[in-house]
Amino acid sequence: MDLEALNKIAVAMVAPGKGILAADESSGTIKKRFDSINAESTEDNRRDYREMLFRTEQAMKDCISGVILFDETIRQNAKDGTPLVKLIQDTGAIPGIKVDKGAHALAGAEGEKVTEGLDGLRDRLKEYYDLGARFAKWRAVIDIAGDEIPSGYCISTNAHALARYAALCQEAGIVPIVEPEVLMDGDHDIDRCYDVTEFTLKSLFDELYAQDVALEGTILKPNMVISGKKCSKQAGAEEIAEKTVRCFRSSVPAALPGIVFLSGGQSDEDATANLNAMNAGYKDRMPWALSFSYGRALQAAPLKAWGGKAENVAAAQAAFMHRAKMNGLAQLGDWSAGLEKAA
Ligand code: 5MM
Repeated sequence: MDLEALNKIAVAMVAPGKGILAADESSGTIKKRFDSINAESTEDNRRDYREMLFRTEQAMKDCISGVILFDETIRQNAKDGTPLVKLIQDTGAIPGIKVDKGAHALAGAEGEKVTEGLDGLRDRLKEYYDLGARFAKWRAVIDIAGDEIPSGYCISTNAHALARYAALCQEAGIVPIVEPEVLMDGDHDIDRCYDVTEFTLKSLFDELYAQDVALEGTILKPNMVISGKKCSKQAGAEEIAEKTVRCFRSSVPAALPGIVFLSGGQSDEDATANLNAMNAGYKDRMPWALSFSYGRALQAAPLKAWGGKAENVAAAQAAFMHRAKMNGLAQLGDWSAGLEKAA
């Protein structure tokens, strides 16, 4: 393993003022997104939509350090025949690839899931490296429901799989993004989210250590510590920032170059405001860079503006530019609500 090379990629993924565009929606998820704008999810439409994002030059150059792609997209060419991977590289961003095969029912644990995709992964990683990927992503899904879910069994099997995936990535010269997502769908309060997130992160870093994964060449993609969507008491940005930073300081080793949050269903502006509150209030107390790897919180606005119509490309690119810029500012702790309104 060339740890120096892996570390260089990981550090570039969390460069100041930049973050990651998660454009790795699997076929089912992108169909749902397209359904919401009444657009058909054909191979050409998916290509056109993603090409439009990657050709938003200023957003890509100034605010996006890397793009997570789906298997179909890493093999696709733009309308003019240029590989989409090259479009991304030409902006200075790093192409990445989702390699997990989704979350499936966990045997003997009703309502819980384990992520699959380890079979044949060594060979797939070799191919993805040749196609240009320099980082990868694997997402584990941890639900919170009542007192019994998540079980220790669910967390440990997912942590074990994440570490196996990460070790294989590093062997292939690819930086692993490890994504243990504690879902924000329930009615739990922020303190329950804190406890589950802390337990999950500690279990994950134990497994990464046990399986010899070099943290200097790894990026973490977690949820923020946040109230469940259906909780009657919703924590604000200051409380989310304080509890998220406290939880991560107690669970995430300093050797890790960076943490890139998922947005998890937060509104666009909340995802930006919460990231900003952490960077504005706690930068000097954090050993790692704190950034974004948003899917919905970067794409909801451009997707809506596009609406599946070629005549809306400029408006959609403006919407993407705006969200990328707001999140780039939040990475620096320089965002304010006034900047949203001024746009
Ligand atoms: C873009 O969505 C990603 C792919 O999801 P599926 O495998 O379910 O299709 C997803 O992994 C994403 O990278 C993360 O959940 C972060 O996205 P959000 O929308 O939560 O920021």
